[in-house]
Amino acid sequence: MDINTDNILIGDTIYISGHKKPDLDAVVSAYSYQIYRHARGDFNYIAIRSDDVNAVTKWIFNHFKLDIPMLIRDVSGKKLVLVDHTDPVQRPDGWERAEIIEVVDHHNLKLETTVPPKITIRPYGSTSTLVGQKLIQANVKIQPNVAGLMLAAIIDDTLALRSPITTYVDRSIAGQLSAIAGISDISSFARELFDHKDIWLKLKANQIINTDIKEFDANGTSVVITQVETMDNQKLSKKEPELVLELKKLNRTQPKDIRIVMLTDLLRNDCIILADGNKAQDLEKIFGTQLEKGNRMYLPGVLSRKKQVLPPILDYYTKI
Ligand SMILES: [Mn+2]
Repeated sequence: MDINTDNILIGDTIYISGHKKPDLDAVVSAYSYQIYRHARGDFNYIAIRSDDVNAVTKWIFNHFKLDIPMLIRDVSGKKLVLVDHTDPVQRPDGWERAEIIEVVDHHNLKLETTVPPKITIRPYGSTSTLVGQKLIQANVKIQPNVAGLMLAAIIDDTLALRSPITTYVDRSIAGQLSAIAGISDISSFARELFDHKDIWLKLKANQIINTDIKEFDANGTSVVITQVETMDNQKLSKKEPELVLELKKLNRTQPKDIRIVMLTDLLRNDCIILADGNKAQDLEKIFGTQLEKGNRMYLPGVLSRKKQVLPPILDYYTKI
């Protein structure tokens, strides 16, 4: 009998993928989880991305001379590790016909029908923090450029460690990664990173809305939230009418109960919310503030989609 020893050693290829419309953390946590797996001898794990990457992801991989994980748009028939998400609406295309064997994430678990054998979820500010912790605890040698890449993902997800989602572990892992990367000034590195994100004025409304968009199901109410992080959201005010028109247009072709664009100001610590949808008026009750002109709301102190905008919406529709 012929035995293929390669297969015994390597096993089936297992693809590690972040969510669709990937942000930096989704790509970097897949990339770094591959490093963790390979360090443990599991060479059959391969990081992928299921969608196009954003501008800051391109910039940072190029900055550290690293290769962006390969693009696989449809994961049908594959064995899969989900990183940085579990929610079915955010999974790569074809996940229904894939076998999800593991999840590594920092969001609320949303599995519904499938329960993978291995689940690692920690309430940290980023999945890259979780993977960084695994690498450091396992004494894996992290290359300086990889440490810089992971630090960038933590900074991006935690808005330079200032978002309310930031934990002690995020600060600790970010500190250790910055030492490995030789980045002594985290705030100036964060500033450089955010400068590369602040490209909104150059984009069309449709591109802005689609850059960091996530869909949620709030007890039967469909909610789509775009996060736009900027150093100056007042400067984006001239884009507001165009963005509202685009939300209305999207609701005509793909109706959702609430569509939101969050214009988050990283320096002022506030948020302008633009909203449309047949249940958009509910936002007044949810946030206790008027919607000016029916579609604009100002929320001081609000930075986080995950911790400050989504939970009150989910709460509201769970209670009624
Ligand atoms: Mn994340």
